[in-house]
Amino acid sequence: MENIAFIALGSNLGNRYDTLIEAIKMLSSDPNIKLVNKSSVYETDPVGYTDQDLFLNMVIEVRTGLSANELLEKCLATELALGRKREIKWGPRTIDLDILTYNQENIETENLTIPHPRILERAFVMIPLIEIKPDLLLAGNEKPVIQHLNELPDKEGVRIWKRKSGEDVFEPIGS
Ligand code: PH2
Ligand code: MG
Ligand code: MG
Repeated sequence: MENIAFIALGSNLGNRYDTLIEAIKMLSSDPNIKLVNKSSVYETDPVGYTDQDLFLNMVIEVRTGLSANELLEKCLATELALGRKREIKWGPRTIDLDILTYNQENIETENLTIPHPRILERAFVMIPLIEIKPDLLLAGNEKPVIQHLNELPDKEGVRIWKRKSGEDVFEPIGS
């Protein structure tokens, strides 16, 4: 379990929160995936294709013995098990699981580009990522993610929905 990956989760169809939690449970039920950290849950305005419902987004950190490609397979299988259908590009989805980073590696295969190519433009990814790992360095980038916060467009489109801790306690997952 020597590899560290950050995964972005998003949902805007059906019971969004239950689906996020179910996805995290399914991923961490794999003996080769251990949940290390999770962000708060954010409600976010849709980006790209805007004529769709608000999303819930969050980011998790996992430790894994899987290769990046095996982790991708696991994410795709989890999306399918939770009823994901691929229709409109960037359109409504019950669950989207995107691998953001895998160690400090640059990976470019037919199915997978890591770091995820749109991380730095997407406040719905960057804000939860910065919440849990402000000093994360993306491969090929000299500044930690926190130092990209000011450049982010649409920050007001990302609002906290369920705090990780505090008054509105996030239930422990897989513990
Ligand atoms: N995912 C997309 C396209 N647009 N917008 C928000 N707010 N959240 C998402 O997760 C999202 C999106 C494609 O994956
Ligand atoms: Mg996505
Ligand atoms: Mg995806």
